[in-house]
Amino acid sequence: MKVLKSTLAIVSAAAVLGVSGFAQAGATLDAVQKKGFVQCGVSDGLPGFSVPDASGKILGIDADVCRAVAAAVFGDATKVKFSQLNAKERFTALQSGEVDILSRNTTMTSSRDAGMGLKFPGFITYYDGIGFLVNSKLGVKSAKELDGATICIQAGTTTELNVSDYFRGNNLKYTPITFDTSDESAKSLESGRCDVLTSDKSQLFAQRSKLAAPKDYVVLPETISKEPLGPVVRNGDDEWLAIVRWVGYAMLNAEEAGITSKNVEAEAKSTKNPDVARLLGADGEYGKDLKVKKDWVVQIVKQVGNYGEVFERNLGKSTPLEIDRGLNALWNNGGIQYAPPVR
Ligand SMILES: N[C@@H](CCC(=O)N[C@@H](CS)C(=O)NCC(=O)O)C(=O)O
Repeated sequence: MKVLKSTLAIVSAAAVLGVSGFAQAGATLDAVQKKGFVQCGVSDGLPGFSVPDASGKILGIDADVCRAVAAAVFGDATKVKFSQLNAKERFTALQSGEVDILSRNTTMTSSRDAGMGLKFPGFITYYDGIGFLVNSKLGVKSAKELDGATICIQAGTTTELNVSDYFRGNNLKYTPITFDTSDESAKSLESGRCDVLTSDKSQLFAQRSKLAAPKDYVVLPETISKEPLGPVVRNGDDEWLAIVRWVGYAMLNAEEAGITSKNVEAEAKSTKNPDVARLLGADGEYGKDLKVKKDWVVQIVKQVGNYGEVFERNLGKSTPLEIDRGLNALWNNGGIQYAPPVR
């Protein structure tokens, strides 16, 4: 089965990349249109980002980024299939052509953007940073007190390197225990095999909420790294990269303009605001530049939501994660989410 899966991956990679071995501009959009759906790589279960509900539907902000791309390309946000990938599998799945987009809490770094045949379109789904979750019995108040700790970490992540830098930089010792999934790390924290669980901070809250006694654990105040999480595509297909980039920016611009899933259709018909008219396809042919539908932003916002709606639904105060917007607020509201304009 495994062999069959990788053979298929190579065959489909060859189809996408062409005989020259380089992805051609437009090849991904052509292939996506031909098969009728976007194949989207997500995590294998991270609340708020991508997690299956009881019916198997994948919920989360990462999954919704792919739905928004499908809404722009097909006018139908349901035309997505998901591949659940762990941290170690994710880049090979994208490089081989098994998925069209990787939208899996993946940190943008220079080596991933320039050294792996991949590209980050630049839309940041969520500005994150690494933190530490500890059993409150340890009585630790700061990461600086973690000298000698045993730390559970996920293999194949930026977390491994950033934690190593932090401890070395602060002259502290630690023993890492690495796992392939976050569930294994959480179990080891509960059993006491490790003193500390470390990951992107958004996930510490989610992981704590899943423990048998969440109140026994505290998230330490430090954030030790920058983890800008965003979608990734293959290098060499600028058209596909532009679609993913501008779908993300469109969601931010819609929030900034006060366009929501509730009012978007009415605004598309009646707006007198030139920015909104361009964004919603009432003025100009901006969808055509991207080779997507004229009403691409209307479909994204109507079917998936603007950025703020997607954030609140998946991560916000009404969810078990209860994350506030923080850095992920819009630039004109105290955050750093700033999208270039559609025009
Ligand atoms: N953002 C980091 C970490 C990504 C990562 O894989 N994090 C873990 C811990 S939060 C995860 O997603 N685990 C989910 C799983 O494997 O089920 C990166 O890009 O390397």
